[in-house]
Amino acid sequence: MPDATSCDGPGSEIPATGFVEDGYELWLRYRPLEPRYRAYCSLLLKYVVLPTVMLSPILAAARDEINRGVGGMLGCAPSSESAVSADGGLLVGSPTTLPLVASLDLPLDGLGREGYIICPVIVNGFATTVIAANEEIGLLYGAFALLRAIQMGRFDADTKIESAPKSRLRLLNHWDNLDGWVERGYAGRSIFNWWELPEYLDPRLVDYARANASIGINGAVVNNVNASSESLTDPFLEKAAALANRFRAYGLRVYLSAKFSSPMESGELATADPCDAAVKAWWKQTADRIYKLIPDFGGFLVKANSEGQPGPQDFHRTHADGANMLADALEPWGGVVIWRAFVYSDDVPDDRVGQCYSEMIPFDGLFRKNVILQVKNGPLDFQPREPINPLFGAMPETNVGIELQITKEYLGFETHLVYLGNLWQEVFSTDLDARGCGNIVARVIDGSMFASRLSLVAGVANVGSARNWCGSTFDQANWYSFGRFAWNPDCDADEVALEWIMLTLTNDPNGMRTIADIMKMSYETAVNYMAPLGLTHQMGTGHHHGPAPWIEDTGRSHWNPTYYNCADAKGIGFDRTDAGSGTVRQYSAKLARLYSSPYDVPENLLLWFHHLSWGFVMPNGKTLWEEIVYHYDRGLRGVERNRALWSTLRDTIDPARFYEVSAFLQIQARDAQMWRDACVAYFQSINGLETPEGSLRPTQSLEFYKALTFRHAPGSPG
Ligand code: GCW
Repeated sequence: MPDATSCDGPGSEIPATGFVEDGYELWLRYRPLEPRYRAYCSLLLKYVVLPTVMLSPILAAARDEINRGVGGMLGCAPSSESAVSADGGLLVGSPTTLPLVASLDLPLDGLGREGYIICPVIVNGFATTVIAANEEIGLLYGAFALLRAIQMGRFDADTKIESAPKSRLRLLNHWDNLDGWVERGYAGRSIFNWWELPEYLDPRLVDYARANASIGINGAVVNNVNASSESLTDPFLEKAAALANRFRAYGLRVYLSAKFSSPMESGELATADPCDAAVKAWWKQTADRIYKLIPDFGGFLVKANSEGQPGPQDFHRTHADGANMLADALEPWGGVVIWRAFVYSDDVPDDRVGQCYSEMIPFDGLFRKNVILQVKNGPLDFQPREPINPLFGAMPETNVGIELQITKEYLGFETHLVYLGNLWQEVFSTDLDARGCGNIVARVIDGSMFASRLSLVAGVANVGSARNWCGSTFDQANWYSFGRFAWNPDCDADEVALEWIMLTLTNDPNGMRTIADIMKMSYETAVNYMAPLGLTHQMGTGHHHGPAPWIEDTGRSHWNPTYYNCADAKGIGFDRTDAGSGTVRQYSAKLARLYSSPYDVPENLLLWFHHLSWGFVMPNGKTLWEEIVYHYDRGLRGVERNRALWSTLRDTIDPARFYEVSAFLQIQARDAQMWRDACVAYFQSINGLETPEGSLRPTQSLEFYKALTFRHAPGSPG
């Protein structure tokens, strides 16, 4: 066995080559079942009955997946029959495509286009399992659900699953440039090779679509929100059409990020003013061109007047003017405009965190029906922990969707093991009124709180051309759980983690428990070593990787970590109460009251809302300074704990993935130490306090940490 010089932690030897598990199959591995369960399932899935009329691409995809999955797990694919003729059949159909299904009178009414039912039925006296749905895409989702149940050992003769998505649009947002570079991507280059398209379509594009369909994702924005106008030119639309043709059989629609200044950059117009008749006509023609090539095109995603992107304000028009003009162009074709709320001005703000709310609130009720406002989960920018964005629940007359970040720009890239399901559960379950009446963020997002027409959950993708798609085994869990939460924002993060573990890593009970334990604590662990107690944006400028709480001189004050920590000799934290920036008033009265008191605010948001003295006494009797250091220490211990837990799995996990995770945990432990030491050293340089009793002094001087540069960190522009 070769020596692993850079990764010599417990059990991290480099495995021999030729291993089987390289992560490519994600959670769709379909490995042989254990013999007894296999024999049982074989009796229940002897043959499959599909509509006999010419199979549509979606039904063919469902059939292929069933054959692949059942074949892999049972050793042979079920035979295809034209009718139920014995016990042990699997019937797949909708009432309109298979009269037999209509005659079963199943409760399909509430399941919409994409929902499905899996249940046992008796047909002609034979015990049969049916996958039924109103439309074909529901059948494909049902097929994946059945295969998931079998893989997890949860399928039997009584299995009954009824499911329908709570949000209508469940989209990945790829921040992929046309040259293949991925902004904030940590999994290699883009899977979309625009250079080779449309002639060459990498076979992995089908596997990408399968993976998405398996978790209910129904759209992909295939180019960066920092968009190039070239995406809307004919050659690139033909490339996008080739992608759409590949994805269609999996219910995955293509969307494009649209650059607002495209009419000008095309060289055809001198303005992109949304109220200008020629500009309106340009976008209508563009929509017509697109829909001729891609009849089921989803729509445009737009980042306007944010971080240097052009927008309607360049022409003294509003966000509503801009979004509505595009919406009118897409409306005849059924397309939508997804308008990002992530906007903040270039000027020095009172409080950067309050800007997207102030900018967007005036437009409530002014957007067209086919516009959705895409709002980041927190008011700042995908930080390790933020309170919810105050726009949720504050725009009753607007379709409001949520944007989550699956790629871990601010959470340690691909090498830190951080399971995001717990973060998303925290966001979706946040009570907007702080009174426990069920007015939670999930109700805004699924559209039920204000009866919105369109609902949307979007996630910034972590997918690249890395063999294992995401750059690390555990980041696959974030793609998986994103899909599960987009389908059902009320789902349970721990349960989703368990599903993913069983599908992807192991069914061994001890292994499952251990990995679930690692995943459950992983998010809080990362928050502890990076930004505890509501601290935020303490990362180095540009790359957003290592710690840099001392930075105070970037081009814009509100990009400086010092702007957010407000650390001085007396205290630390950003005062957003009435005595400070007052931004707390953007929340409902009840939440505002809760957050305004340093004694009532959830401890994990304390320094987001309050500037407190280093000696402030915490409820547990420690001073704030002691508590901060304690949290950093806890973060370190959490990573060490996860390393120790993982090291017990050497005989449970295949060598390749065992090695990768071991090595990455070693990197995470090194980085956590750096985070903790750099932050403690910096804050000590400000407050002059000793390291609290029981905690170690930083291992290096502050100067050492300040000199770290991370020059070649991936994913960062420029
Ligand atoms: O957090 C910032 C990222 C940018 C990104 C921007 C956004 C695509 O650092 O890389 O740009 O958010 O969400 O638009």
